Amino acid sequence: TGYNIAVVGATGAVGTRIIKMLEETSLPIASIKLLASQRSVGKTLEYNGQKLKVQEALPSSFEGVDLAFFSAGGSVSKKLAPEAIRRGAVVVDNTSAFRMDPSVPLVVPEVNEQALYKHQGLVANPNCSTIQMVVALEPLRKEFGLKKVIVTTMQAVSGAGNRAIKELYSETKAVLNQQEYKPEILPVTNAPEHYQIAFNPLAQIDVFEDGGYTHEEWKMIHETKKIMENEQIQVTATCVRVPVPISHSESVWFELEKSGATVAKLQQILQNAPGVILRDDPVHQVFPQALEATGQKETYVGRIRADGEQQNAFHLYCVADNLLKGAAWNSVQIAESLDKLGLLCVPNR
Ligand code: A2P
Ligand code: 11C
Repeated sequence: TGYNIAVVGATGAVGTRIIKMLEETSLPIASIKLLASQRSVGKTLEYNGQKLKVQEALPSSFEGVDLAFFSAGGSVSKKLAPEAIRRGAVVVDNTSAFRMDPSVPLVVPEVNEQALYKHQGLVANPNCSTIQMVVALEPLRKEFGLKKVIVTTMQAVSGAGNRAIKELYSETKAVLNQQEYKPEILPVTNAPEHYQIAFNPLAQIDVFEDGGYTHEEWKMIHETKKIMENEQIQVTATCVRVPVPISHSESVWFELEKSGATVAKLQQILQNAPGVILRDDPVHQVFPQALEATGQKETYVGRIRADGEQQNAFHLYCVADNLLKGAAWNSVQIAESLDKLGLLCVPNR
């Protein structure tokens, strides 16, 4: 006995990690179905040493499925998530397709697990860069309130999928070998211009929108307010793609509402916070690093400092594996929370 699970986008950067997280989960699992595009039919992927065939994702794929993880892009979620829910599957969606829908909970279990109670068959997993920031800020917000956040991200190329990781490696090799290489993926696959990411940070993640902000920056702004259930928190973001394969790093400036916080107090809170590993010991040159966070489920936090000029304002630096806590692990954690709360079923069916 256990849940019949489907993974949509199983061959992708996030999908393959969802399979790995399902090997480690406490969820009872009866079966796993791996779904992707028609291109992947015939491929096999391993789950717990078993070879499983990848099948094409179709509406009928969800017959008998209790829980479906979606990570195959927004258009696939828009098309197939309703089909899955109609057939009785609870959907945990890793794309931005439904995140800002007021009827859809947007959940980071360490922050707003209670939002799951209002799900109607679909729970959205936030954007990777938002998740790690709210994991680090929520424990501080609980104690001191949060007035304002200014974040600058340094995001790994894997956020743009497996093809972007390949592009970073091929370009790096080409540059080192003094060969020509034509960028085709970054900053955004379907944008008119593509730029070199090897040795060259790019201040564009996703497309440009209102006010000169990118879609990724707007996501961080809107999603943070929704997850923290507070529209009053002032958030602004600059998102930068850096030549790193995995793990996003973020420099976060924040202003607390209440006075009385000290660096030592904030460190103590984060030392005991769920999902956080404190790495903050400048005397011994200890601070979070992408290499250390990669492959881990926690958010690494350090470099906590007071703003020298402004009261109740501080800096921190956080790093997390964008494919795990930013995506696969947070999704599986949502499913574990749903199971724990008795909510792993589609209501009113
Ligand atoms: P496929 O490998 O068959 O193309 P990534 O984020 O690493 O680029 O991966 C994207 C994932 O989404 C892959 O698993 C990919 O499958 C899947 N995918 C892309 N388009 C579709 C589609 N139309 N239907 C189902 N899965 C899709
Ligand atoms: C990136 N944050 O690093 C993006 C990837 O909304 O789920 C995740 C996009 C999303 O490119």
